[in-house]
Amino acid sequence: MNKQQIAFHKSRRENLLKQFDKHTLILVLGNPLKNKSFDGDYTFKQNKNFYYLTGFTEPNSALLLAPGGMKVKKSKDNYSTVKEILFVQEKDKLKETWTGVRLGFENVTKELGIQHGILNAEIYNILLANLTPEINKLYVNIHDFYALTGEMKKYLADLYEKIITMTSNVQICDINYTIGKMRNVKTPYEITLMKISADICVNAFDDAIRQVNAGLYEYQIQSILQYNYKVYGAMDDAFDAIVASGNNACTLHYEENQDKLKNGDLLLIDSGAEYQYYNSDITRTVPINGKFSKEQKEIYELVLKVQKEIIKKTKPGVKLSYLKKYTVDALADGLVKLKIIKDKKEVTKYYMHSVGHHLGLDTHDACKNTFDDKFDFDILKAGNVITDEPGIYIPKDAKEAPAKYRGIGVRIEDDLLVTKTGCENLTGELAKEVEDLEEIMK
Ligand SMILES: [Mn+2]
Repeated sequence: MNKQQIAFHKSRRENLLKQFDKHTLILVLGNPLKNKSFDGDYTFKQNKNFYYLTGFTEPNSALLLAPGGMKVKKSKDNYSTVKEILFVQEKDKLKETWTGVRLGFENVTKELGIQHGILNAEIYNILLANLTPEINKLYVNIHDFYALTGEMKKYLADLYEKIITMTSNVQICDINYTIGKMRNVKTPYEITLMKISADICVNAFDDAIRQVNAGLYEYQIQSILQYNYKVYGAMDDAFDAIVASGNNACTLHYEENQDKLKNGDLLLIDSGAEYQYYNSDITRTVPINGKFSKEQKEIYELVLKVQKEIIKKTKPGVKLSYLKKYTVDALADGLVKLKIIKDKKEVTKYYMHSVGHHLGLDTHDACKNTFDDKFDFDILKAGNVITDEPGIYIPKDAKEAPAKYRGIGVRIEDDLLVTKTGCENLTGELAKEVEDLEEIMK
């Protein structure tokens, strides 16, 4: 890692430590490898909360934090007190020949800037040694604890039972909410990465949209996006792309991407890049033959109008739930005007998702809306990044809708950085006006 990365992750650990007292231990587990089939694993993806605090991308690792400090042996007869220990896999010549170089506990401080490194095999004893009578709370990413496999599961197998029987004084609590609150507001360093991720996504979409043509398959458009992500330096998709032509767009999370693009249909593309673990998320809906029909254009212009109004309304203090309410109301008005519905209440037949979500290390980032006095994920703050993605979906079997509108699904999505006075559209460079899309698709 470079100095800037080391400084960022260090600042995250310091910020987390400050929020707890000396009666607390915090254990944040990284991810294990996940088996795909027989002896093949899925491409490794680090646990996002663990990554946020460490920047470390090896599997089977864990971070232990102690606001009150922990005594560790630095060398023979030489002890010191640290607040951070990273547990890592053992260096193993044979295994490293097959699966790549491991950092090793001796390089943790030098390479990652974390105060102390220890072998995974020691984690159980170190934990018990530091669960002194002083400690009354152990914070863990509990969901990830139960999903453990591999060597860390072996080492921590009876941790809970041990704590419960030995020291009834220790409460086990979940750490994810506290880290989620931190992740919700992006630092300038994170904003830089998110802007790069957004730019890569814009460039990939621009190329993909220009190549849309009847006769291609949905997965071929997906592959143009994926090719561009890697060409521009994003090593993965943020999520499985949705490339949905015609009526497929009415399935909100359509990911099969197996159909042939047909002349006269729309194509909805919802995809994102993952750049250094930071995600972007864009949706564009375009006419496969390069020109919107009258009805397609009517629906498209309605969604676009609302999408642009949301950009104007996004600023600190505004609630995401208000933006959704506004969207539902504005889309309902439009659908009544087009005589697609009679009563505004019917809008939920054709618009059934939220207008946006937080975006960051996860595509749906730190988004659980929990109301407490100090924090509410619903209220926007400077440093939040959210998506703005209204849509209308009229399936081909929607008998109540006028026949000419059936089979039309439209969503338009940009990524917005909330600033002190409003917002900045990170993906605003990508065409979305009808004339602009028709122009680049010529
Ligand atoms: Mn989205």
